[in-house]
Amino acid sequence: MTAVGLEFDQLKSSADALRRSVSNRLMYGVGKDAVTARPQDWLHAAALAVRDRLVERWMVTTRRQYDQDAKRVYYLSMEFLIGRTFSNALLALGIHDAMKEALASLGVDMDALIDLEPDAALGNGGLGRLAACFLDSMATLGIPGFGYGIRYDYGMFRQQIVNGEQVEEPDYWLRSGNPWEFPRPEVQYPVHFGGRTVQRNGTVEWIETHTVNAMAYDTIIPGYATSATNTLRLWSARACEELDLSAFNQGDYQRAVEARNLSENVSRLLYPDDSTMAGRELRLRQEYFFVSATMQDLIRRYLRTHSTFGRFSDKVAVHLNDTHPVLAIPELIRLLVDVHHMPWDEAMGHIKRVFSYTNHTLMPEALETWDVELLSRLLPRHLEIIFDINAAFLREASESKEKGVHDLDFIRRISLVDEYGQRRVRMAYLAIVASHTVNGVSKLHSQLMTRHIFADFARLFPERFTNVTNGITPRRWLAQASPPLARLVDETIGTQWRKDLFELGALRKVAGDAAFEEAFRAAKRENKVRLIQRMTARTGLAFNPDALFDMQVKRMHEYKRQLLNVLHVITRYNRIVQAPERDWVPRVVLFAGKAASAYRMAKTIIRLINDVAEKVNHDPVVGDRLKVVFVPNYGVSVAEVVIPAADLSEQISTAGTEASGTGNMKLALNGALTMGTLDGANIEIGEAVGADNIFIFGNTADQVDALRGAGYRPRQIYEENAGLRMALDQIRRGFFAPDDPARYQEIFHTLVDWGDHYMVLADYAAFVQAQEAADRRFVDVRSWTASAIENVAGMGMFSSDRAIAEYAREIWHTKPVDTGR
Ligand code: 26V
Repeated sequence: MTAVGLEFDQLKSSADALRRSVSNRLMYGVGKDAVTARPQDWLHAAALAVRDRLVERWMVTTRRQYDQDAKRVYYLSMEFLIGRTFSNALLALGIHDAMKEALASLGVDMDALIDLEPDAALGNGGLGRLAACFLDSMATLGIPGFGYGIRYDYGMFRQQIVNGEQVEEPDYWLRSGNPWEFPRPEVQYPVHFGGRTVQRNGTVEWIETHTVNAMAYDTIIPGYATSATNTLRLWSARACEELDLSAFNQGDYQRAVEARNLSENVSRLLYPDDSTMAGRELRLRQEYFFVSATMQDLIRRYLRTHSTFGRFSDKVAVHLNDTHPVLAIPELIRLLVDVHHMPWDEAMGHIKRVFSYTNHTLMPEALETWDVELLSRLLPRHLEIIFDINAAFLREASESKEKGVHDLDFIRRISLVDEYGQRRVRMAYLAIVASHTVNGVSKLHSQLMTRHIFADFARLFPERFTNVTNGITPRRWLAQASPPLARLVDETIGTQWRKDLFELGALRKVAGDAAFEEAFRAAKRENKVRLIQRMTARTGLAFNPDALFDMQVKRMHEYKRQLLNVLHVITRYNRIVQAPERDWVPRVVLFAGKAASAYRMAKTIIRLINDVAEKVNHDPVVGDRLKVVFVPNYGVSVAEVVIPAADLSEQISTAGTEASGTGNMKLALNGALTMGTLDGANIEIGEAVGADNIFIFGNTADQVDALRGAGYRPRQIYEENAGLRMALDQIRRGFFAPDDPARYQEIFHTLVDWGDHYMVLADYAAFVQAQEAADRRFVDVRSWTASAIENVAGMGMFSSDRAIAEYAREIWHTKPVDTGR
């Protein structure tokens, strides 16, 4: 249809044009005038004015992708940790200053508005934030990519600290509306659950199901300084009209409404636990809900421009962000075979050319498996398909000529169905069998993946396994988060680093330049002062901006070893009390992170940190020498304030447990030196910045294995190290919890008597030593600054642009689309 009368304004970016847009949006979009508008309303109006400027680009990009029949990437993720959008969009469009001026002319302070925007916290941690960084990079590089996920009504809970303990509060982030999304009520797909299957004329039908509709909400993902944009499409559950109407007779009114609520529960909340696979039925429903809608959507989009499935796998790449979306595999087979009547073998052929899978964890307790019984009840057709895939796969393996492959034990090990005890489907195995490529997220992790958890598969399909080291977007994590440092870098090497992070290498040419070092320290100090203002407002405590800011900010997990950090803090405290006159290097040790609400030990560790902080911060002997803070409610927006203020970045997981880490990259990019084990991407960070500019300590992954094999004896370490013994005894005896001395006994026993699974005690001495080395280094101000600059300069390869370019080239086989601008 050609719209004869369709005319719209070409929106300009001057402050004056923006002022008019905001005014118009306030009046006609929000329905307020300058007299009645609250700050929220101004934010909404400003957001709409910005969004309007993205829409035009969005239309152009979509049209071009369509015209060029581009291969599209579907990035499937249960989590997208986007954070705030307003400043990010201003940066992408290059209208930050103009908008600030426009709002000022309306009597509105833009910086105050920015803080009113709620985070889109639709994720737990690293995996969700990675998905958000990847969307930013796909758009910036012009890769035609869609993010697909769930529009949770409730995102990650808000964390409050009450009397030292974590208290969770629901995060109803949509309370004031979401100006960034476009609801698409016309884009709805039915998603079925339950029922049974029957054979009719050679095809399988899935009947007597309960049905929920998935409705699309689109968010524009702008590329930075390009006209290219992409789309994040999130699904929200809508009760099915048909079903409700049938129950909608007189007396059943209430029941009909209740049933409605029940179906719509599917997209109600994000599961805030990334530590264990809990096996909740609602979670399985969520996983199937969003992949089913997504597969239906991508088939519809493909068939809009193709009359047969002949070119399907040339035009579609589906990426599985961990195993949570793995049901997309049997769902696509079901749609192709049962609905579109494609022969099984042909469908399998497409599948293996379309899917790729990233693994994000080696921890056995986080690897997804689903009970066969639950699957048969909820998704009977999918279970059949999984069994068929498994049968074909095991048949092939057992016919293999390779030695040892066909013996029964091997076959049992690689089966997609775990037959020991309750039968369960191993989702990661299904992903591997049906994908053309499987990658880990750092060199070490990819290696360990093929050596341990997927060793049998690496033997069967060695060509399938590869590595793509993670990355982060420099737009959010430097340009936006640290204006002072970004400005300094711009003045020194120009602005191109935002698009090509390897440009930061040019900072090496000013290495040793005293004036530059001075300016670099000033930028860091400005960020510290900004953070201190907020911390002081909350705690009433004073902090010294010239202290060493030492940070561990990430989810609370035993494997990340916040406890090791606490043991160092306690040791330092004890030493200060014993010899306050020594020339202590003042330190602020900052922790932040959420614990899964059911993860008792992680919550106890939060409480211990707060109890230690209470003791240390109020001991008059200690003063400035040591301060301990737990910053509540860690998330994207808190990270943007905290990370730029760091001098030292704690990346101290037990070697072999952290798949990559991405906080490590954000901190190094902001000029923090890493205190790290040889784990995840720390190893590559060390290679990039040089051994002199990082503090590496502790057992390596191989040494951890060897130690476990030889029989690890933590109690012996406890008994032999006096400093450690003192700290642990204080924990055990309630030195930090005088009102409830038994509070931390479990921590003590976990470490000393119950095996210390994460080998905290094994690395304690080396850690304390490395911290002393950091102190010595920090007082040599010039040498520390030089190392910090070297860290920034070395971060080129940790841009998510580099990571996405690798995915596009090596895995998805997609190219940027020419958007003409
Ligand atoms: C796991 C689970 C387990 C089943 C139930 C719900 C749920 C939700 C999320 C997860 C994710 C755990 C995996 C994860 O976040 N891995 C992190 O991925 C980062 C990006 O690759 C990486 O940098 C971190 O090292 C890794 O821990």
